[in-house]
Amino acid sequence: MNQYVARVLEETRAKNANEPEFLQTVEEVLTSLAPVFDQHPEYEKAALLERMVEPERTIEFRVTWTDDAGAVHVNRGYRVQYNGAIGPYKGGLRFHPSVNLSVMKFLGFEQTLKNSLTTLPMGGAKGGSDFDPRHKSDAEIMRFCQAFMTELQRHVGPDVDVPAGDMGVGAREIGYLFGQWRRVRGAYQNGVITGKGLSFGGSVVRPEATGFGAVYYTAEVLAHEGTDFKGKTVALSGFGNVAWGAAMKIAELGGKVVTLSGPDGYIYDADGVVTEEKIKYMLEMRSSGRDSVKDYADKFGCEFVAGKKPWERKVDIVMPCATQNDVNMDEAKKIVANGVKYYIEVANMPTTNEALMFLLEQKNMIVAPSKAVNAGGVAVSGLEQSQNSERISWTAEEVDAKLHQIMKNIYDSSVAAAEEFGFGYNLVAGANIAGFKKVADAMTAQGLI
Ligand code: 2IT
Repeated sequence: MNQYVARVLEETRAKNANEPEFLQTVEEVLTSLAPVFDQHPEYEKAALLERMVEPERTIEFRVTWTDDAGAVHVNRGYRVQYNGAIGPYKGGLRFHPSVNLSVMKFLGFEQTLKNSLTTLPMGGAKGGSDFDPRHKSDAEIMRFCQAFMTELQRHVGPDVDVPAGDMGVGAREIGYLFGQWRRVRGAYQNGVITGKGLSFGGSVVRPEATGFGAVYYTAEVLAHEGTDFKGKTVALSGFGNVAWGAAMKIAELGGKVVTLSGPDGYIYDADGVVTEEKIKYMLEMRSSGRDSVKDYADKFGCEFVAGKKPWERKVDIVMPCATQNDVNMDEAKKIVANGVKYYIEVANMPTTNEALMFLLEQKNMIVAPSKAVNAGGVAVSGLEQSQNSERISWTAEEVDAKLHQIMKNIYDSSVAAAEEFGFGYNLVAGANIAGFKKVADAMTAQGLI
């Protein structure tokens, strides 16, 4: 490996020893960047990599809220403004008990490269809270969102930092967050947040965008192999917004999603999650706040496997859509043993580094990285910002066509970057390099900040 890259990796490990998720993503990304630094010795003098791995700003704050019984609760809120070289910070908010600084930093770093890949002017950020939305009433969710935005509002704005949703933050939460922004700031600047409802500046196709985009990207991979989704079986994990959009588009293209998963286990539906009723039911499962995938098996009479992941099933395509580290070495071995040809990451960092290396070594497997595959979500957020600032609304056909084009560009630029730097057809290295180059150029041009 390039000596400069190796040194920064060592320093980053020492400096962030208690941030495992963050180190995991830095190690994965830097491995692909070594050949870029061989070609650009000037980056070392400018400490480009040291600056790249250090967030521009990390904000932590207290969130105090009251539940329906009158008990007072305190959570921790975060906003990591990772890199603003190519545009105002942009990235989702995650409400989940697993949220901590390490998780926020890994997501912010990934977001920086992902947003760059979209070609839209968006810097990278991430935020959220260790608040657990499970089994909370609507009123409790509203009060939490209001308390959260009361603090966050001083750090965000349409030209400063533009949050959106992530796990635990959907259309309902975005509505409450924007409502509180408007109340506190006394200004109607709806470009401050994306994923809004259609009645106050949201974009059509934003809810579907991450899932649709993932399927458009995968269709490019399949086309490269001379095939398509028709008749293919797909194992998905998760059952949230991303899995929902992916299942809908896969069904439309003639594929068949046969698994979904939750914290309680997974379902196997041999007939496929293909009917409108089944796909619609995924939305109900999510809004129930129960976080149980068994509900699907109970409703449609299919198999439910408690406490396990769907990766033990024989399918054509695997698409982890749940959360980080969903596939470890043991799971990866099952996927390989099942002869899966397409391993398409969808959730952010769904694969441990050890498992990812193992999968990349497989001759008969194509691996696609989440920062490229799931970029359609933030891309349509970028399109929402454009519509807000121009005070226009595009049609679903217009947004979908732009999304499709962006996903195709991401695929093409990843293939080209990997080829250029000697990685062959390696979509993981290609996405890291293509995303990195634009940010590096902008940082270089803007001097030492
Ligand atoms: O991980 C992601 O890209 C998101 N949660 C969406 C971010 C956004 O600004 O739409």
